[in-house]
Amino acid sequence: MLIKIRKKSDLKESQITDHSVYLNRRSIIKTLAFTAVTIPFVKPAQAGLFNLFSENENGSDNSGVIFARSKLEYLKNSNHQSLSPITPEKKILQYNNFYEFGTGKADPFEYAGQFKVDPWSLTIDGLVDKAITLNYDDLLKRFVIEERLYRMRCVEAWSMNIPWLGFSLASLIKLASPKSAAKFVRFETLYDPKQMRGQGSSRIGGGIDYPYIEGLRLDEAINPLTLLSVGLYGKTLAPQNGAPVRLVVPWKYGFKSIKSIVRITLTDKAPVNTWQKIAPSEYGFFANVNPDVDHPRWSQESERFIGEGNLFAQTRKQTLPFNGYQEEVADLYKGLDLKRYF
Ligand SMILES: Nc1nc2c(c(=O)[nH]1)N[C@H]1C(S)=C(S)[C@@H](COP(=O)(O)O)O[C@H]1N2
Ligand SMILES: [Mo]
Repeated sequence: MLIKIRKKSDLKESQITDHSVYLNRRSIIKTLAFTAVTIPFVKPAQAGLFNLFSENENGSDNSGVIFARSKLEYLKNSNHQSLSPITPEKKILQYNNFYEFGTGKADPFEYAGQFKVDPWSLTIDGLVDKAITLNYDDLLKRFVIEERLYRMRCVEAWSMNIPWLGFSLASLIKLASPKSAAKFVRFETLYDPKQMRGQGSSRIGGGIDYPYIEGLRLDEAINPLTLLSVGLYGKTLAPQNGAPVRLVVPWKYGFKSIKSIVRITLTDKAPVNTWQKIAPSEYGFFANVNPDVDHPRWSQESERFIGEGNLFAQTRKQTLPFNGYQEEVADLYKGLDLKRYF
């Protein structure tokens, strides 16, 4: 990791570290120094991350530790089968952002294994005629589960192609019968510091004021692309990916795709999402993937695609407007200045 020989065109990893660089200077410097020294040698999770990107795709490292997941019945959706290459399952399971379990990419895999997803309770409330509460079985059985191959683009300029399983958020919102005053949807992650080590420690959890909150405009929320995911690669979600249920909004930066949701509230006001609250000049409400609007600290023109092969061999590719979904979603933003409303 530290011996990469860079091409001039490559972005420096130090330019794109993680979302938490907003943190006060002192703790950033401490974190970086710690990371640089210990990645390959000391912490098992970081060794795991190192192995993950080593030459041997089939290596046995960590595979025994992967959280138990069960097979899901699902429909193949022919509209979404054309994406390739698909990111290997192991990387989707072991390279994550889920700050509730720590800010390191390997932390969620290491620390979320015991996370309890059953029983679970997801409530849809607010400006609706019929508030609904779904339990764990409802999430897996009440809706027709389909497979959606989607691009995933993190604001940190890395990307994956992921075979999600889930159902459209629209079908759930419809069940709740939104009132006409409802204009926005607010999402909330579980708050449980006993299970989520980062929620009890600002050092571990990146200084976020938990619970993690996200929001969409109602028209974005009921767009057919917007998915509530309950699985990937044919199985239920692992905790590190947001089990038992998480949002997937493929034309927006990954931070919009909030994990382990307990509450969905229809409102008349735009919710302030977690990253917008922390650094409003860096993370907006819309967060539509846009190669023409740079992050203040790095370019968004291209991305590091995480596919087969080791960390050093990963390819850069051009970032697409709306992450390649402009045909489906550009109309939602007609007349909106995308530079101003980033
Ligand atoms: N609750 C919660 N949801 C979250 C995050 C988080 O830290 N907490 N990270 C986000 C970010 S920055 C990204 S890129 C995606 C990563 O999803 P994945 O780890 O399943 O690939 O989850 C998003 N959802
Ligand atoms: Mo992200």
